[in-house]
Parts: sequence; structure tokens; C-alpha cells
Amino acid sequence: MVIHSQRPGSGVETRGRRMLRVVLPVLATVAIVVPLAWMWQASRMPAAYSVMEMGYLDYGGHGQDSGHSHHSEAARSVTELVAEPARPADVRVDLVTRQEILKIGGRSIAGFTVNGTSPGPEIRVRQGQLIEVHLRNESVAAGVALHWHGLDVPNAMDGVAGVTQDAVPIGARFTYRFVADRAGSFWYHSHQVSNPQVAGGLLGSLVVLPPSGIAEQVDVAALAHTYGGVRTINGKAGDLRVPAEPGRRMRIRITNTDNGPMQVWTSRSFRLLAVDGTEVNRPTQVSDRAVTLTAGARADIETQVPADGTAVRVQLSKATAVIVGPQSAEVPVPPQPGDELDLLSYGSPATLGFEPAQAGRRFDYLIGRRPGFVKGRPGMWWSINGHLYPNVPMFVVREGDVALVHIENRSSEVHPMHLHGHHMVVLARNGVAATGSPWWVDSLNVAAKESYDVAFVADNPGIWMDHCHNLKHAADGMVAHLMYEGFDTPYRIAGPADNRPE
Ligand SMILES: [Cu+2]
Repeated sequence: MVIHSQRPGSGVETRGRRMLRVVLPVLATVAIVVPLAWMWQASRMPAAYSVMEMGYLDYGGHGQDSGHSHHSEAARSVTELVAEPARPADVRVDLVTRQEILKIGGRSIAGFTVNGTSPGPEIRVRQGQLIEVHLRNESVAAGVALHWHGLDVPNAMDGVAGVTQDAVPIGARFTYRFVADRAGSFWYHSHQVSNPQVAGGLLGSLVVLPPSGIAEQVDVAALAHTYGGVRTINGKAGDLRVPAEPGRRMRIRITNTDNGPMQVWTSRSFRLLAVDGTEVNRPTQVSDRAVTLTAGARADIETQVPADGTAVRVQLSKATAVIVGPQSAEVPVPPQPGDELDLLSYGSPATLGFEPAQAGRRFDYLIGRRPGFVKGRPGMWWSINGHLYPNVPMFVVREGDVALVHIENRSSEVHPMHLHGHHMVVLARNGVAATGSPWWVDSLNVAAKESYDVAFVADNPGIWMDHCHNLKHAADGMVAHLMYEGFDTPYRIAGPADNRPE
């Protein structure tokens, strides 16, 4: 660092100048190091902390009640938020989690199983049934917690370690009880150390059928997952063959369990029946379009086995397909369409059941990237409304509120935004209003430089994660929460249970 330049032949330096030569660099160093040290220290996480103490409260423009703080004295614990305690279960499911070596496509991959397989068993129930899942962790060293992705279960059943429960250690059990209140395609996955545990296969399909059954003659859940670089459907490398007679109509329930978006297209025309567990209103036939499933998203595709004895292919990316038709019937790989099906205008409008214009809360969820420290590590990090984890917003609502969220991705990467416990309806993208079927999502693909305006009804009290479902991004701090006034959680991130939800 040049403090001053010495003119040639200026002679001997004065004593004062010599002092400056020593002191100024020291001061400059201190001026840089002290704030950095402070930022580093401030970014380090304590041994145990509550999400209620993270960051700052964002009331969404709604006046803050005086005297309210993160912890309110009269607050109810989220542990009270359970499903009809006196009601006996209609369906009981026993799940045992293990840490194992998986055999995928001829390779051995360190991962996780549920009841001995990855993915775990497909849970198929009927709408209205009360499901009771008895989880036992046999050998997952870091502990587990199960999240029911897309089902708006009571908060205590949401399966987020450190927020709604403690991680379940080896040898321990946890019982989840919830009513399958909507028909549709969902999935379950660990929300403890979720990036490695989900990548390692601690997950499975969850299908809720309408009480009247299904209209389609073939109904298949196809869970797409990449194990150590190997693309699979339902845990098997390569294509999934489903035998079906010519002319059969089918519903393929596709779940994208990876961290990045996936494109789906078919060898003949299709209809997109449902998105994230909500039926599309009056879906029309589509050809030459691909459907984008963001990380965590589901799409129910309806197509038909051709009458001519061939099969139909539903491509889950270029690498794998569901092939439906008579045994050994072939069908060439259809070229990937250049255009995506735009859900902003697909299907027909219908009533939302609430009035977005009467929203009492308006939140921003602005995604950026900036240098700083997260968890004591220097680097370039995702920011939420300009802040780095853990100084992220806690969005505050009251039961019954209508809330609007403006999600804006100012970064150069796609972010699959996932709000727990609620479904969001898309009102506009890049300022262009939605004109199609109500587009309800729990996992929204927010591409680089895109913005979305979404709305949700605050009808499920508790404390909910609102995070990026690229679980690597979440592990790097792309996590905020939504809380209902008057609720508190007794659980802590880290702490004796070593809760690490991301
Ligand atoms: Cu992200």
C-alpha cells in the first residue's frame, strides 16, 4: 500500500513522517480487519438458537402491535398444532430409515433407505383419511425428520428439524398424524441435513386419491431422482415401462426430487391435469411444448396409449422416460420441444376462493447475491431482501390474512421457491397478469431476473419455512420463515438434538 511518495532527493524523512509510515498501514489494516472480524463473528451461529430469534420481523406493511416481540409471553407452542387427536387413524404406515449403500444402475452409492429401499414405499391414500406414520430411525447417524412436501399438514407434523420437532436420533421414534385434505401428487423427504439426505434418497411418493377414485385407467407415480449422477425413475436407472393396452388413458404423476428444474414432454399430445397437487381448471390438449418442473414440484400428465400397438413416451428430461404401452412395444424418443408450456395462460380462469385485492400483508422476497459471511464462512452468498442468513426476514401474519408476496430473482441462477404449509397462487409474472387456470403452487420456478407476484391465505397457523428447494442453496442460507402471531416453538436449531433442517 502506498501511503505517500517520496520525491527523489528530498533528503531525510522527518520523524513525524516516519511515524505515519508505520501507523497508517496499521490503521488501514485495523479499519479493514475489525469490521470483517465483527461480520465474521456476527455470522457465526450460537450453539443453539431459535428461528424466532433469527433476523428481523417483517409485518408486510401491517402495523406492528405494540409490545409484540419475537417471543410473546402468551404465545402458544407449535406442538399444539396437531390433527384431531381423538380421531383414530384410517391408515397406518410404518417407516424405518437406514443409512445404506444403494445399488443404482450397477453402481454402489452411499445413501439412505426407507423400509429397505430408495425411494421408500409409495404411500397411496384417499382424500379425507387420517394418516398415521410411525417413523423409526434405525441407523441414520445425523437423525431424520420427515416433511410431507405439498400437503398442508398441521404445523407440528411438518417435519422440519429444529422448527417443528427435534431430529429423530438412531433408535428413536416419531409419529406423524395428518389428514390428507386434498387429492393430488405429493412426496415425503427428510428435512434434517436435507441436502445430503434428500440427494441420498431419503424420500418417497405420496399420492392422495379423490374419494371417488380416479378417472384414468392407468395411474402411475414416477419419482425422478438423480443418485450420484445417475438419473432414475422410482429408484431404477433408465426408463420405467408400464404395461397398458392400446387406447388406455393414463395419469403419470411426476415428481422432481432433484435440486434443479426438469423438463417433461411426450411423444403424443397430452394434458397437464394437475400442478403441485392442485387440478388445473379445464386443461387443454398440448403438443410441442415441454412442462417445466422446478425442484420439488409435481406435474400430473394425462396422455393415451396409441391405438396402433405402439407405446407412448413421457420423457423426464432427455435421460429417462416412462414408456406406456403393450409389452415390448417401441416408440422413438421424441425431440425436446423448444417452447415451454406457459402456466400463466394454460387452462381456464376460475374463482380463487379469496380476494387478493384485499390483502392485508405485502411482502417482498428479493433474491440476490453478495459477498459476506454465512455461518462463519466468507464468500458470495444468497441474500434475501439484501440480508444474509441468519439476518433474514421473519414474515409475520395473523390467521385469516390474505398475503401477497413479490418474489424477485435478481441473481443469475434459478431458484425453486417453496413455502411450507400453504399453497400460493400466481397472480403475475414479470408484471404480466395470469389469465389461465388458477395456478396454485407450493414450489415455484423463479428463473434468473424473473419476478412473480403470488398470494396465499394464512389459514394454517404455525412457523413455516419459506426457502429455496435447491437444497444446496438452502444449506447456504437461502432460508426465511413465515410465522403466525401468537405462536412460538420450543425447538432449537443445533442444540443437543443437533437440528440442522437444511
Ligand atoms: Cu436457490
